[in-house]
Amino acid sequence: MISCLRKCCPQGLRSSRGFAVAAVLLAVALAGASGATCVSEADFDGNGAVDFDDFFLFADHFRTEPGGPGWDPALDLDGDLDVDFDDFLRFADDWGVCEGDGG
Ligand SMILES: [Ca+2]
Ligand SMILES: [Ca+2]
Repeated sequence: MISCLRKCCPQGLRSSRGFAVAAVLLAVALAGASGATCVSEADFDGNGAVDFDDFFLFADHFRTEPGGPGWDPALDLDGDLDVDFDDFLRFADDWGVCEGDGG
């Protein structure tokens, strides 16, 4: 990337200040790109990662059904109107595929 910046950037961006501006723009572009490609139904809290926070939410709602206490259709990953081991397997498939601010 640095070699590209040296070869491709306009003269104004070759200064240290210009390089800093380019680096910030690149970071924003990469953050936007990773957010756009990192979408998982298992990211229950929407922090951009499928992580322990999502696991704890899932565990809190495990073995729930519509009309019962704790039912949340967002955690029914296979859409068969319960939160069970089949949903856990789908959750596990997405574990760690996204990296966000949740670590
Ligand atoms: Ca999450
Ligand atoms: Ca289910």
